[in-house]
Amino acid sequence: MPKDLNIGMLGYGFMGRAHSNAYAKVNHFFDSPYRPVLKAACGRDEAKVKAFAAQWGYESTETDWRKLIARPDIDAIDICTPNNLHKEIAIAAAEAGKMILCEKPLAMNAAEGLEMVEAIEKAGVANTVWYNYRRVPAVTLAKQLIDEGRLGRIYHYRANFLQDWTIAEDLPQGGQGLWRLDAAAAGSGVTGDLLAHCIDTALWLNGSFDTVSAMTETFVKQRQHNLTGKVEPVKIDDACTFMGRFKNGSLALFESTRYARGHKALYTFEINGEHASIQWDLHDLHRLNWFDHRDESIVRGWRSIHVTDHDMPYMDKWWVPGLQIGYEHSFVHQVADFLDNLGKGQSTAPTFRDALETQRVCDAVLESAASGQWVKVPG
Ligand code: SOE
Repeated sequence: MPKDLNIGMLGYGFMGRAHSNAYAKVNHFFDSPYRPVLKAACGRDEAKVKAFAAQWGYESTETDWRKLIARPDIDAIDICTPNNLHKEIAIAAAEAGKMILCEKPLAMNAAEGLEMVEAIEKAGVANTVWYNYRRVPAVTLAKQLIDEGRLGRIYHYRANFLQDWTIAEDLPQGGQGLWRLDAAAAGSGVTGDLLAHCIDTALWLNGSFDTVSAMTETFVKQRQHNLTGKVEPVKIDDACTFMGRFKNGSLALFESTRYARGHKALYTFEINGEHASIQWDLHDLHRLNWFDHRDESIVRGWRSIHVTDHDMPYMDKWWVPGLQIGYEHSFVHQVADFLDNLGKGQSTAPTFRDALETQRVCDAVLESAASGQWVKVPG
């Protein structure tokens, strides 16, 4: 019988729902040593948090995160708040001996991230950061193919994360749903929100970055602020493009924007190696495109691998081959791995320390955009 793991969920927006769904489903599909129990949901708006708790089956609610952390019946804190609250909550939770599952990005910047890593490592609590795309089976398969050496030497890593939801000039900044446009709550714009995903995947698939050179742009310079009611300067980056070098000698070309009309969440990457290339696209997330130069020339070409067979990552836990799964399953996989690793006394990658490396790359990118200079990524 799996042991109970009591979850205290902080936040009830998009990610609160994505994570709650994962906790609810995981034991139906995975033989895990633990069973997440939806013990308490916490948020400042009592009516909203109660409605969320009722809909998702949380046993109780809190409106003060400090009370949630102090509760002896909570084992793990899931942080789904805006980014400016991650540090204080994570450090307090670690000091209270709670395990932590933190939404990405880890922090507002690398300095905050380092404080969090130090606190969590001192407390020795299990932790993970929700960079969920690593656990889309097609992406996990890409990792397997690279680790098996099938691509040979890597020459190029190209990634994009394109959206179009902030183009309207009358869209306000700040408050629920729009805090991502407010630098005081988000830290940065697309760099921390979207490029961070691309960077996390790249670190995992292709190793550390050496140097970066970036440019950012804020297309709409001022917006009404929902919290103050005033028109205020926009301090986030609406778009960010950077090039760089990885430590393995390959070249990086990354772009993200919320101003690519027609694209809602187009996360794509392409890796070109000595023998083979890989492409992946979030809009078609169950497929991995593969080109192998070593194939016989008359049948050589791009293959679209439908990642549903039972010998592909995670897929033996779902339906029969041919039937695909989606976005929400990447979160179920992360919980399943978290519970499995907990059984072995380990944290789950990306850990806080892994996510700090992503944060350092984001900081270097923003520093380069501000200075117009190449920047060496520390670490
Ligand atoms: C932004 O629109 C967003 O929701 C990000 O915050 C998520 O991390 C990304 O996965 C999808 O887009």
